[in-house]
Amino acid sequence: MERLTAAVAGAAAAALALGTGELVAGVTGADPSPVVAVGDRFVDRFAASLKDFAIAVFGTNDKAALIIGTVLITLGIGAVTGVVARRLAAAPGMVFGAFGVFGAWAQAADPEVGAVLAVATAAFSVVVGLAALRLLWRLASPLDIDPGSSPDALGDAGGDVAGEQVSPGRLATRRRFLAATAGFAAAAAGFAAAGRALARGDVVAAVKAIPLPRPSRRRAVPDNSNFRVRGASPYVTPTTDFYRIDTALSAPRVDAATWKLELSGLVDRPLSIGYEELLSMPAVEEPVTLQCVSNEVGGELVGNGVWQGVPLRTLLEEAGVQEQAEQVFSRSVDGWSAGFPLRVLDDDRPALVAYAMNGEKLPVAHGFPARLVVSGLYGYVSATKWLQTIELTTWEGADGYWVPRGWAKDAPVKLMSRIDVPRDGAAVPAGIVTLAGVAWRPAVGVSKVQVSIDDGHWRDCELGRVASEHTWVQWRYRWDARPGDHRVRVRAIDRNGDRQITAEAPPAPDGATGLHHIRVRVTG
Ligand SMILES: Nc1nc2c(c(=O)[nH]1)N[C@H]1C(S)=C(S)[C@@H](COP(=O)(O)O)O[C@H]1N2
Ligand SMILES: [Mo]
Repeated sequence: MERLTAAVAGAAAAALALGTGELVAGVTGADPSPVVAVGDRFVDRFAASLKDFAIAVFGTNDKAALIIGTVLITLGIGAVTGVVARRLAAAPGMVFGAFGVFGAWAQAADPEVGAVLAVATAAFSVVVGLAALRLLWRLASPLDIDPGSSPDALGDAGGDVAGEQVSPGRLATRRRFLAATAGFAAAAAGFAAAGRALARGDVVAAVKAIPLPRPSRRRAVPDNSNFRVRGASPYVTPTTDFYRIDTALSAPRVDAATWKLELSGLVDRPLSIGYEELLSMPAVEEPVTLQCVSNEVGGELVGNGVWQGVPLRTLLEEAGVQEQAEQVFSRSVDGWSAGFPLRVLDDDRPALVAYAMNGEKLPVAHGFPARLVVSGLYGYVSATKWLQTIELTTWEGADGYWVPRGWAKDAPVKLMSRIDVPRDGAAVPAGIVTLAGVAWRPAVGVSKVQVSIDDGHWRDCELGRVASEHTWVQWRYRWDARPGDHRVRVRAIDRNGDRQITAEAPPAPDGATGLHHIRVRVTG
């Protein structure tokens, strides 16, 4: 058989096996699906470097790339298998079998999918893939042995057909082969799409009937519309623009009807709270600025959301925290974890089990049905999405997901400021140019933002109003710009009187420092 024909058959069969796996996952509700599970294992293994890599290369919407990569590699292996099968009839069984074992292992490793379902899904997919390959083989084999002779088996001689005259019989065979291949490819794509669609079945919509309660305490959010500068951050970040960071390849879809938040560990009375019960508890609404520790100076991994939920302190009081407790350690339904010192809650900063964001139930990407939001701490030590358990433990008793991967265990958000407009490298006409951006140090607050042009002295900026010290502040400065190339720097001073750190440091291990600057060309 021609090498290309064999490769195409192998790839098509592998595609069909993958598609079948996705369809089975959709029908059975297995989450993650095999492809996503394989990607997940990859993320687990290479998370630290991958996260940085992904942010650098794809921005924060990097998940699709990993999925596509997984699929392409599988198709490639399928193609090679097809080629090898011309010499070694056992190759497809061995390679597809190994793939099935790997897929089953990856999927079963996830607590959300049982081993039985994972193995059954993999076995079924492998059988479908092998059957497809066998069929394609039968259709293709007459291409290189004469039409009419035995179409049997993976063990054909593999003669060279180049230059041979193509008989009508061979043409018909080729057409049948191509039709079958196209059919399998289409089925694979259709299966995968159907599986994903079935899986997506909107979990947030399932609890639509449960209205969002009115919070008993609501922090007034200033209307800063008169402070708007085109291109600069609005005071509240719209949900669709809010950055997203997590290790989940596909966001867990949690069934709120059966979901329970467990509060346990060093407490007198462990709690188990369902979704409706959580929504019926006295709630507050608080704007809080959330930042990812991976944010570079001038980066976009920060946003100001209005969060509604139950104060963590309420739940801790109800459970009765024991004296030895030192750490609030939380886990998500997909096994991710975060921990912060209990004493962080000694002041009155917002610390919420949040179920709504910007006036609507949490979207799946941001942690539906509930997540933690704690003012003043980077997300990786505090802001657990798809929250499942909160455990009170000692400081040594547990390490959050990123701690053994080299990130600091104690991680308060550092004072930071950013120039939003003009963009770095922009050209603007001479005259009044409005510089604008945001500055934040949640839990402390910002008292002053200053800009410096070309190393000139620091000038105070105008500040927007804030709801509290837990959010960023918008700043702007009217600059009388003269023609030429200029460098603009920004710095902030917090409410303790501390100045932003000017020494440059990378995000690892506990947050970047340094001053954001831009270069602007002012045209005459
Ligand atoms: N379950 C889970 N929660 C998580 C994470 C995660 O990987 N898994 N990442 C954390 C990190 S590093 C950050 S910065 C915030 C980001 O929250 P957002 O995606 O809603 O902006 O979520 C936190 N919560
Ligand atoms: Mo983060």
